[in-house]
Amino acid sequence: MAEAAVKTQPETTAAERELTDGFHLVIDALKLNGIQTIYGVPGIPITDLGRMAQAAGIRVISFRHEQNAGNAAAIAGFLTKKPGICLTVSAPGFLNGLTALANATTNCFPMILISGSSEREVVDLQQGDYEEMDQLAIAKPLCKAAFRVLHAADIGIGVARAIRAAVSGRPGGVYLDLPAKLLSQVMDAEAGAKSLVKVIDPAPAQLPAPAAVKRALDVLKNARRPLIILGKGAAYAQADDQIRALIEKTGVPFLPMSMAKGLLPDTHPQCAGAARSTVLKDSDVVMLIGARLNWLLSHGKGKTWGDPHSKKFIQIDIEPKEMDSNVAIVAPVVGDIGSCVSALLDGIDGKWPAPPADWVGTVKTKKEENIAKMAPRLMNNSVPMDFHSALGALRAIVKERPDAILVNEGANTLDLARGIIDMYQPRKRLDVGTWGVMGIGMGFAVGAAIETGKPVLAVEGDSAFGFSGMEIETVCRYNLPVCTVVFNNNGIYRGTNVNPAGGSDPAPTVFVKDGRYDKMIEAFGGVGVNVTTPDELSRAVNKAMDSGKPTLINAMIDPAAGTESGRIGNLNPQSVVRKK
Ligand code: ADP
Ligand code: TPW
Ligand code: MG
Repeated sequence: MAEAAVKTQPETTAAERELTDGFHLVIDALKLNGIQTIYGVPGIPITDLGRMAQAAGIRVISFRHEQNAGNAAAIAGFLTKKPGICLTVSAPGFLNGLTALANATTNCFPMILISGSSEREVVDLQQGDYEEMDQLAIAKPLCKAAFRVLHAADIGIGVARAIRAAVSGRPGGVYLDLPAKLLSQVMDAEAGAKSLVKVIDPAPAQLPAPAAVKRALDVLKNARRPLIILGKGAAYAQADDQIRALIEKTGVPFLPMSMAKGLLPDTHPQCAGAARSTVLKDSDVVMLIGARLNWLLSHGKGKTWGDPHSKKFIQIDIEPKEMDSNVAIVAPVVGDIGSCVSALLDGIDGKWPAPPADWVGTVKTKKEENIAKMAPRLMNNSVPMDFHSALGALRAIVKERPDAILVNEGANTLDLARGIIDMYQPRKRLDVGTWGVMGIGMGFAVGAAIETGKPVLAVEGDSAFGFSGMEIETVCRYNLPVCTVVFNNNGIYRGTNVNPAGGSDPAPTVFVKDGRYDKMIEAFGGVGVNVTTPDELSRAVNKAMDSGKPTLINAMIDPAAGTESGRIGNLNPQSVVRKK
């Protein structure tokens, strides 16, 4: 019977039919959807997937730890509006990548973590496979969506769903689980090719309701002390021209959140960055564009915000559930920022009253006062350097090199750099984001350099750098134009703490005194420089950025200069019944 069946097939098909397998289908599905780069760490069962992806023309960037590969993928998503792809091995590799996936989701960055995994039969019976773990179940609560593919014929659909889930609506992290056997599953090549899906319009425009637009304009128009806050959602949206037009047409002062700095230059006459406290406290109408009223904005209430009865919020966001999350939003505008801001501009149509002159004047005066107060600290040339004098030098460099990308993490190193270094172009400042997480540094630096081809300046606290420091080898291996400056103050917040018990162990916040991080990069053929003055720092950074060579500068900072938790010491609980 079987023989008869075979004989009825056309002669060539059984033996010569072209075949494909899971490996090829995953790669073909990614390529079909314009994915050009994979960030990851190789190993069972995805070693060949990385190799074959490279052979197929995808750029495969191999890291030393999955969290850094994941962070690179996440920032690729933020910079390009396409999902960044991170590829990991089962269980421990997957878990290492998961922190980055959760962080991407928290920050609304589109990313897909693709991980190899064990077979369902073994996992579900808990039979103890090599690196066994029920990864899908673990990923689910930590990301926006999670999918598993069991049949090669479903790979096209699985990849398509992952892409659409990552970039549509509020962007976020997606997990895609690929059990080992799927990768070597064989199927007919023609049927395989037909099973692939090119995602059409993966992040469709979401138009705001005309009534919501009108309501928002009415509230804004009647404001006496209006303010616009730009968040990283506004930077992500790439609606730079419309946002600028809205701000300039209305004349409203604007405040950029950290990663929205540069959307309009920090030196723009309407920028209220240097008058932050004043504008938050005294404004009467606040329009949020792609910014959440979370802890970074004191939840929209309390002392920071002044009198709650004279405060009205307008919020533009793609996520309807964001409205009223912390305080009432009198004018919610739900839609994508490009469409929303365009609709607002259409509604303004030329005739718009300038905000009251006394408000604009108050903001301007406050800003000038604060800038003048800061100026001498930025020019101080004494040794040891403090944060201000070192950052003063970097501020001048970024002004001359506005297209460089600034990566920034730490406590004092972060908070002070955010205030001191002006940004001039959109999406040039990448930092610790919504969680204030340490460890994004080298992953973001590699991702940004690969995706944009622009020079990267990573300004890192010495503790912050330690979380991803081994990737300095990755920077050297791919010869990336990344200049890392480690602000070495001998520890976390400051290097002067002592062990309260008086023992020989150092205090928990203190590191090796006067360590030489610059030596690390020399081990891999990069350029290491040790600097102690702002002038030396300037020279070293300029040289690094002119040459494009991987460079690590150890910048010695006064260990007594920092404050506990940088600018957020108020969030740090302290014991009131401390015995010593
Ligand atoms: P920040 O930390 O800079 O204040 P958040 O991360 O808190 O910014 O807020 C970003 C917001 O932007 C999120 O609520 C997200 O839903 C929203 N968002 C992201 N992309 C878009 C977009 N294209 N259109 C509208 N809203 C967006
Ligand atoms: C994943 C807690 C916040 S800031 C910081 C830590 C450990 C380091 C500050 O020291 P650094 O900066 O970088 O030397 P500076 O200039 O003040 O000396 N683990 C994670 N995330 C966070 N945020 C922490 C711990 C933390
Ligand atoms: Mg430090």
